[in-house]
Amino acid sequence: MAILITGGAGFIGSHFARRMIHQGKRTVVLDKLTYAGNLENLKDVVDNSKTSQLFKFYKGDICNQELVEHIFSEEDIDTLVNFAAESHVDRSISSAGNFIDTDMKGVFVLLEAARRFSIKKFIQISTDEVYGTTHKDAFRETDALNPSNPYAASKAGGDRLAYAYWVTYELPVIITRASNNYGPNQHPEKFIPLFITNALEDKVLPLYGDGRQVRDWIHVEDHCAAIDFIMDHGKDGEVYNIGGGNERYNVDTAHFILDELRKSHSLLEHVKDRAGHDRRYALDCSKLKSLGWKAQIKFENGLKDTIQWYEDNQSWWKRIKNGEFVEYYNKQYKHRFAGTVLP
Ligand code: NAD
Ligand code: TDX
Repeated sequence: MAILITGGAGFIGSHFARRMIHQGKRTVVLDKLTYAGNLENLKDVVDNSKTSQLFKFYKGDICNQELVEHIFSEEDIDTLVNFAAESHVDRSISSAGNFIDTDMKGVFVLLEAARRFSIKKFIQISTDEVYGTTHKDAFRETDALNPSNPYAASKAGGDRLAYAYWVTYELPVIITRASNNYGPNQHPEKFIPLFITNALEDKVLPLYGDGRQVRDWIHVEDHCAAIDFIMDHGKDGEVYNIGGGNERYNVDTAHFILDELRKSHSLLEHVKDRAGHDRRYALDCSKLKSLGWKAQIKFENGLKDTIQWYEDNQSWWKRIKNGEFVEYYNKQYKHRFAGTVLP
């Protein structure tokens, strides 16, 4: 039997695929290799003759029903973990079409195939963003969903569709909602890698609005360990929050990065805010903790290691930043720098 990891060439999916392979599991990755997908993330696995035997890669779209069914029939899949998604909020604000396709229609195609081939476990990787901004208490799994940007709304659609397949067809679905991930191999469009790499290049760090938004950071390895744990201990039809317990103001995280790299704080610039910017994300993870899981990596330690990784792997991110990213960055940030600069 094999595990199918969709989106396994992306940031979190590649860490999870490596983890499965190192446990000796036959691992099949289906990934469209969008701008965010990168097989270099799995180079160590592919280049090693021992691990490469356990690994098979299909380049393709989760919306392609024929391909998805072909993989199910050829590869003897018993478990599917769906990481495939358009994942960047700012891109969804500029253009939401791909998000609806992949994060909603793609989930539908996977669920239908999983039902047809009667698989044993379907893990839908959702996100804390489906709850919307946290006003007071950290969100529990039973709280209402209130997504406030097109990315979050499309993820909420995939999340609830997966749940509906459990209720309606008893497809063994589990849904996970994690907080903000950080760690090696994260695409430099995201906050932490963007700020580390801009600082390394002595470029401005564009902090949205007043920078007093709060994110709860979880190291990608802690997140993958939690998903692995849930595959063994989670109950079908349930939702599990996965938080790092590291709520930080963005401005503090930015200062920490500059201090670690011994760069001037004058690189930090307050720029025009993100439309509909969620002020705070916070998760109550007592449900998962009661089963015996907790995050292991302290944010400041994990962030120091992550900064080191970006210092040591400049060719990895420079290749990305010199490609499609140039046009994206100019388009995305030009109007921000023209906006109000806060004190
Ligand atoms: P990512 O953008 O780094 O990776 C997404 C991967 O999916 C890429 O390899 C991309 O090529 C692939 N993909 C996109 N569209 C596809 C399609 N139609 N068919 C097949 N493959 C496709 O994203 P990530 O940060 O690794 O996030 C992975 C998952 O975790 C996503 O579902 C995201 O919503 C969720 N999540 C992310 C975070 C975070 O902080 N990064 C937090 C919570 C949940
Ligand atoms: O240039 C920036 N400046 C800035 O101040 C960028 C890119 C971000 N930010 C802020 C916005 C957020 O408050 O930093 C915070 C983090 O931003 P992102 O890295 O874009 O993450 P976020 O919008 O919080 O969403 C992330 O967490 C939930 C992931 O991208 C999602 O895929 C996940 O579901």
